Amino acid sequence: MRIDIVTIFPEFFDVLDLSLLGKARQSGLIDLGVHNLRDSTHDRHHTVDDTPYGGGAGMVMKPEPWGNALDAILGAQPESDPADSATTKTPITGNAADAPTDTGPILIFPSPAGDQFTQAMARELSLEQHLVFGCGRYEGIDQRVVDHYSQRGRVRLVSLGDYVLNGGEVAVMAMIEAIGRLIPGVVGNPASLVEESHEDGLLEYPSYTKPASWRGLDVPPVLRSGDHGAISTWRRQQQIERTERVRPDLMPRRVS
Ligand code: 6GU
Repeated sequence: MRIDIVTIFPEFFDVLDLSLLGKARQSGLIDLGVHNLRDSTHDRHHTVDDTPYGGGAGMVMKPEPWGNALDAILGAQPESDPADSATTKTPITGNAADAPTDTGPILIFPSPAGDQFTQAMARELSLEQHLVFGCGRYEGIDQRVVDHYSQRGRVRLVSLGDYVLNGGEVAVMAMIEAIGRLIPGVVGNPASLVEESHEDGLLEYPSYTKPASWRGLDVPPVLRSGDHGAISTWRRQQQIERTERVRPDLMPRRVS
């Protein structure tokens, strides 16, 4: 998978050299390009923001640097004909098992005004060949940037959750970690991917390792029983109890 990131803080993404994703980059499973938005400005001060039309607090990111940066990554493209189904953008929703029917990159703007990022969305995006992230700062990016690229390809606004970050960088880092680990080969043991929170709609069961007793707390005896049927049943029960207690909102959505 190719991933491009446009940001005014490219150093934020230095940590993608580390750990599993760093290995995935070294082995060529993930090809990452981090681009400084200021390199796409033409004025002496590398200006990326200006005051908002209509007034109000804060600054808005100017459209021209974004246009320059994104054209260089995506290629300047003609407006797509909405009547032509081959070029009509289809919002990605629903069936995560299906390969995307559309071609071309997906442009993602992290935004608290976007669709909620979920494990299902991470799965869908992990099937893509090319993701491009545009990290906004200040009070956001001039709306025409989103409008322009929406007329030419697939664009999504994606939110991490209902709280405010100073910019999209940390959100994009979280998304890349969630998406990247679902790319085949990135996580060494694929079995470890399926028994996790949210993959089956439930939170994960609690885990234990040696010693069997620690500070007066014992490992649940069933886990030491060697009875794999009983262990499975116990773990499922724990998942259901935990989800009902902590995240009752997830309960109706779970499968099986
Ligand atoms: Cl994706 N961006 C920003 N700036 N704030 C957020 C967010 C994203 N998701 C939650 N808060």
